[in-house]
Amino acid sequence: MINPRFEKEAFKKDVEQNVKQLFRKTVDEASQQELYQAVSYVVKDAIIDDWIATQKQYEKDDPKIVYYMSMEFLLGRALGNNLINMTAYKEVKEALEEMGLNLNELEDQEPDPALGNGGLGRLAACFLDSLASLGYAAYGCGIRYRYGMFKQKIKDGYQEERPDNWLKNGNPFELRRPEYAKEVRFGGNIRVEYDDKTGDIRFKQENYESVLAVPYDYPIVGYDNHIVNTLRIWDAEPIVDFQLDSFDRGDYHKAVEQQNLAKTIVEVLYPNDNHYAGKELRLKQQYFFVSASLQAALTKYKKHHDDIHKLPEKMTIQMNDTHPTVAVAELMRLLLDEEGLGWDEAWEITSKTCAYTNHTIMSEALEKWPIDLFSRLLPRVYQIIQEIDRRFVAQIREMYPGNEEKVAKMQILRDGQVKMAHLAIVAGYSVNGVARLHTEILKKQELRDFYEMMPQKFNNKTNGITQRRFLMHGNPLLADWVTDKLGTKDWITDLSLMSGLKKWVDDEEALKEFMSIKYENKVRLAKYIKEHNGIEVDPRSIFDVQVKRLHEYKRQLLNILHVMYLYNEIKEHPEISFYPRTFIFGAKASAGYIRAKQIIKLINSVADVVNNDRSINGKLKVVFIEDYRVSNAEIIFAAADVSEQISTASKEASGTGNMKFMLNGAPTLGTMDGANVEIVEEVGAENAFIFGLSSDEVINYENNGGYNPMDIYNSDADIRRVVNQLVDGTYSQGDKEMYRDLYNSLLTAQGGSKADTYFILKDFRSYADTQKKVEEAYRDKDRWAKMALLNTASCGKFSSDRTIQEYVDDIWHLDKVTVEV
Ligand code: 26Q
Repeated sequence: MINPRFEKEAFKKDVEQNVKQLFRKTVDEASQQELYQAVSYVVKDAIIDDWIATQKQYEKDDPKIVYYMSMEFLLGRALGNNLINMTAYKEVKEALEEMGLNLNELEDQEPDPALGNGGLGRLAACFLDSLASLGYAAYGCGIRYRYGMFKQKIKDGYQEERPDNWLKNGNPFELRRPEYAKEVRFGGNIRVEYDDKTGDIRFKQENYESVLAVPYDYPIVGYDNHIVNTLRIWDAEPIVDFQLDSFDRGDYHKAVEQQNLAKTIVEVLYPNDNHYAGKELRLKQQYFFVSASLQAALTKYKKHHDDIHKLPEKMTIQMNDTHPTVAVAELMRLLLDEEGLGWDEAWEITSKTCAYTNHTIMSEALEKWPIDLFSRLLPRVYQIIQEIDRRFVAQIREMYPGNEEKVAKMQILRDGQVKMAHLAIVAGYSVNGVARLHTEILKKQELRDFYEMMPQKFNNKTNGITQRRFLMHGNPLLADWVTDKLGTKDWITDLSLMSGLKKWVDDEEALKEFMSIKYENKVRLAKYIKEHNGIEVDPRSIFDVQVKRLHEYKRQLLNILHVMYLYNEIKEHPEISFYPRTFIFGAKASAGYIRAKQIIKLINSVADVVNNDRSINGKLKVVFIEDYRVSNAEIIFAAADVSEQISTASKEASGTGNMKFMLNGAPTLGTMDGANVEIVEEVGAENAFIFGLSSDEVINYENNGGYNPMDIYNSDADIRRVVNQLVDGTYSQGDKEMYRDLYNSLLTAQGGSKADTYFILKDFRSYADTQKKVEEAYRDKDRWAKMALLNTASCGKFSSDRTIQEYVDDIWHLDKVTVEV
């Protein structure tokens, strides 16, 4: 049933009314931004009815709640997605057209809420969508950063970062909830108080600084089920307003300090992806949102329940990587110090409530906080971790008598550091990886000792993505086609039905339709590229796409070196037939990651040379799409022919972009890494292009001192030529130093890392050969169409609905809720 709000005439009236009330204008006078806001407020109003109904239902049914704790939620734009999930997109689009307005243009007015870096943050957003769509009670808990992921500008081929002031025009979808504010305390010292009468010991924090955490709630709209869950993100405000009449020096300083703390704590998202930086402010951010979220969760629980011991029956906390792991100690603190429980009771509750997801095996991403910093900032929490550690060490010694090596490897507090992953594993009741291969590597390598000691905690949850955003919203043409061919819309909530498309694989007409939709989407992307990058690309060329964060292990460098190789080939053998190809890149580099930034510059330099060389007849084009983010990702996935997933095997925990490409009918060109393994399993090896070392081979080399890239450099003339071109000025207007560091990184060991750490030269030949096979396959139009269609038809497993159902069945044990309307 359509929400009466979206009945056309009523909707139009509401929009007019909003334009008038908000801006004192008529629709004709209002700007696009103002119209976007006016429309959004109408949508929000409709959402709020369902939001209230959902929360009422939860009060009534009292279901178990999952709190998904994450430093990042990479939501992407809300307006279009909310309309999709309320099944009102088409009606609203038409109503707006009747008013002379274009929904897509209005959608473009919305800033991307970019409260995340990449995979981990986007996964959290997909999970919230699935939780609401499946009807589970869930809260996302995070931080309302004033500035999200930076905006990327490319100037002269270099990345420049610009602040992302996403709140500057206000935000129609958020709701400030000052009545749920909580105090969060930092620093100071702990005084121990003895109660002579009862013999109780109390721990009092003194001389601390504190901030007020004020929540902003975002509606998370489920698909066509009237369920609206909440993403609660916290803003920081000073506890007491700055007292101008306070001339007492101490007070004055404290007031200023607290104001500064409040301002800085939520100021900006750290733009590191898969890289730990031990910054004090980052730890403050972590404790800030974790403490506020837990306090709020306990308040909510106690409103309806009086036995705190039964907490694990009604709530569970999922920690998105180690970033919120301080939660286990904070929950202990609240239970011990605020609820007055004894250690054993508190531990029993905590260790049945917290669960941990690991997203990486890269050692540089592991969080290890210096003890002095940690204990200074969170003195009471640190005491509690000391006790957790003391008891855990005793447990290790009991299980492995005399084996101090085990203690050294597994201890939480060791080498002057707090090892957050160890804390998460010891205190959590579940530890999961994010793809089958990744979980196996955790069990056999990185977390082996923990697995041996507590195997029952370990489990795999292969990632997934939401088809609502990445097909329905991002690729409406294909979505309609799928509905038509399946004869049902049910795939929107049950992606396994996509396998029904397989019966069209020999139907020429269907294949033609499928490929002409791809073509339309390529035209749309070409237009975007023309508008935003000023580069002409031919939609008839192969769109070969690598979009993801820039990281050495993801090997964008391998991709661009291969482009350089192809360019040499075309120049050298102009007579050889070469199917025109457009290599499309999109990637942000962490602001301080110098080598990643050099790779961006190299990609742009190669683009400059190749795109302006008339002699190659446009056979090769290279495009670097500026400011890759959720909103343009939707357009990019829909238009891709080839999905580049070329990480060094064993390094990419899962990947989720790979699934978005597959959903949109782009075969994978990749290594046997992360979820690629499962993608190939679903679609069949004949419908993917796999190359390179296996994870076992990589791990083997790593355990035996690496390999020698000079052997390859010396024996393979094509590779040698490409590598030399990094330092002969070909791509740097004669400057031989510009790419020297990249050159060195491939050939010589440096400061702790081996030469060619990521096996780029080792995998180069195999990559180039496989790229050749891609070209051959593409030339055979019929074969390619089948392959592409089979990818879409085989993506059923990779819905985040499936992932969430597995979390519910194996870890969270939530109750399903239905909202009556
Ligand atoms: C840690 C400490 C200090 C500052 C920043 C960080 C930090 C921030 C973000 C560390 C890691 C991240 C992000 C990690 C991430 O996105 N991992 C990806 O998670 C995806 C979802 O599971 C996987 O698909 C990817 O394979 C994995 O790389």
